[in-house]
Amino acid sequence: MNIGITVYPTYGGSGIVGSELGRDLAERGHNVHFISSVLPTRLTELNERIHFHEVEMMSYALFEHQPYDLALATKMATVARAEKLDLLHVHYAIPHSISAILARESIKQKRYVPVITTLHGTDITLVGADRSYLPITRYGLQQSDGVTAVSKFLKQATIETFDFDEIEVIPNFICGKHYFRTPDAPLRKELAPNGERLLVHVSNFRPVKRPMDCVDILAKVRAEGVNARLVMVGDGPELSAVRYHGEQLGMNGNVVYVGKQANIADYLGVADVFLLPSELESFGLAALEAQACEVPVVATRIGGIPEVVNDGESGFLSDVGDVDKMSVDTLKLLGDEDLRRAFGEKGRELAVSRYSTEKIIPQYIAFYEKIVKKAKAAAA
Ligand code: GMT
Repeated sequence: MNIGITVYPTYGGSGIVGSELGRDLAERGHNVHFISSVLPTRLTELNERIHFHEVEMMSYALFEHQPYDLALATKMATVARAEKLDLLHVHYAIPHSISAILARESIKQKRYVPVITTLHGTDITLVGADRSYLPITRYGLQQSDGVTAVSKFLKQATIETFDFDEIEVIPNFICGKHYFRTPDAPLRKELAPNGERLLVHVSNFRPVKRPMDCVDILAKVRAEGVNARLVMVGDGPELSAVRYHGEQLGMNGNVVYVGKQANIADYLGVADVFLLPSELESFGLAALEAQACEVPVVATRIGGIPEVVNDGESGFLSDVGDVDKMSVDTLKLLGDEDLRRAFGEKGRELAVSRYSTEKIIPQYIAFYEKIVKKAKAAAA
């Protein structure tokens, strides 16, 4: 198939999922055309099956805001015709599904290119649910030729908010070959030079991730006499507040802020416990990546996280903001090597058996085939 994919190229899990999906589809022999403002971060190399089409925007003094959605729609339509795309697959509904529908409609006399929208989370639970975007998001869902959601939780949230239920759940995935426990890697010595235990958090440091809770957990763990350090991977709007909080608690000597990293698996591979105290998480891709590296997860019991992390088997789940319980859970894991290993092994088993590329990518391909066939039948 010739597949067009649009993602947010710089931030967030939806961009990672869309990019890795495209890469895997190309390895399976499909031609993949990424259409976005810049090359998606996880897409380090292009080849004869992976192409990139940059959305260019003309700037004009009259525009208070650049109409990116229209430039994207124009590019989608141009690429769809030139590359004979079989479908456009957009990740994150706003505004990508609307741009894709516009593109489809603008060229449908020449070629009907079905639109598949994958919902990732805040496009439904936060941004899409806001009154300023709700009607157009519902329209985007109704007009898409196919809609998928990354968790059962997100499907249910979409039904409740948009009264729309034609949704296939296709969960996020990991390639087991790229995620490993590497306890003896030199990075471990660098991050924990005196043999400290390592807590790791990975996020885009937005308020919804509650990164401050990680510092509170570290403080409580250390107060119990456990020599632990916290590694904060990523960057975002909350980072300076987190640093300030760390300073106030006298913890910054034991927090390592490493910023955005290209290879998250390096940090997860050397971790003892992964912390994800989010307020909202439709799936929790970082928790899945941690489990794939055999790292037990201490997280909140919200959204799709209970679908990914087995409470009491591969991690421990708590109510949002319950840093006392999350600290107790972290201490339990840090103090018991056998428990940590058992949780790690269970996490890896769950990650590979439920969420490996081998299991999930064929579900996307089958969905593509179903939608393309349906569109062809409707046109005949
Ligand atoms: O968090 C967002 O605002 C959007 C999105 C993103 O691009 O990171 O995150 C969502 O998609 C991820 C990939 O499917 C999920 O793993 C995250 O749980 C989800 N984030 C939220 O629901 C807050």
